[in-house]
Amino acid sequence: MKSHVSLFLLFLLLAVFPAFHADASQSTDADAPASVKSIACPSVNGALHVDGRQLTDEHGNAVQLKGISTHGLAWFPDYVNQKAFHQLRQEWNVNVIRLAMYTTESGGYCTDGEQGHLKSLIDQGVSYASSEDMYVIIDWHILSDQDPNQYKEQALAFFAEMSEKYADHNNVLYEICNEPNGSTTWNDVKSYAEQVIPVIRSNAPDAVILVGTPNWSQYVDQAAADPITDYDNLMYTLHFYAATHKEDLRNTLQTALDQGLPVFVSEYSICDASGNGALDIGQADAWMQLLDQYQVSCVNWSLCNKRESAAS
Ligand code: IDC
Repeated sequence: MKSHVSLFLLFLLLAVFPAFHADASQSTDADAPASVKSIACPSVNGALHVDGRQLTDEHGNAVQLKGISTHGLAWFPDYVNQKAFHQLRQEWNVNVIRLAMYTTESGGYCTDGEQGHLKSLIDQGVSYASSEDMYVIIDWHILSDQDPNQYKEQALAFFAEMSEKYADHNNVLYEICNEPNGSTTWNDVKSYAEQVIPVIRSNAPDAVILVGTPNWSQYVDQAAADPITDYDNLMYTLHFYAATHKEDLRNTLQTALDQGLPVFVSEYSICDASGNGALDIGQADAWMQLLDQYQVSCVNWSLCNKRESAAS
């Protein structure tokens, strides 16, 4: 095993996963070990809500989710299995799993992917996460398509189907566009979101919805300046790769939080933005301190055995 991989595992254990971040508001059982007490889970904390900038549970207590994202479901379907999810919950103290479904990369849902197969992987993922008492994010993983409006019709149909199917689940979050990029503006994303959100809302009136931001989900300042005001329980995503994104992006996050924006880090890694290169443990620590200070939820990229630094 390469030394950076061991370092990464150590970092995950010490800094990232929730076992070491006790919070009485998320307690499950007074006699439970601290590692169990600290984790918010659907059976105790119920459906999540957004109160100001904070993710909260059904009792109004602050909640911080920490977990891991699958790699592309089409590429690494083997990781969607009960045993893996059980281990993530029990040994890694993960309380959220993100199911990343690429829209246009090879095998993508809107290009040459097998839609039925992808949806059945999502169904299995939701079911395993539910039986392990975890929250689960359904991620419409746009990337090379850049602007979510490019496949808006497919997104509308997809989220109508998903939200209808999981309407009675209290643990499903919807991430409607992974990373808008290229020349996509906040206005483009906002207009897309304002069409997708009501479709989800018609089935799942209170589910938490995560909205991407321009420049690979980094411009949360633009969302803070012009947030979506017609709907509750929305959060805006910020993504970071610690060896690339440092103090500048942390300052952007800090400013957005100061302005009251609810931010969810639905993807991060501690290598560089290509998913490769050396790990930056110092920057990773600085990021985690900030996220913990504000109880910002975060999801690590990614659960796979691909030969790349981001692989967990
Ligand atoms: C990367 C994967 C890599 C895959 C590539 C496809 O790690 O194996 O070949 O996507 O283009 C993101 C994206 C995420 C990227 C990741 C690393 O959301 O899909 O995964 N990254 O580049 N944003 C910033 C970095």
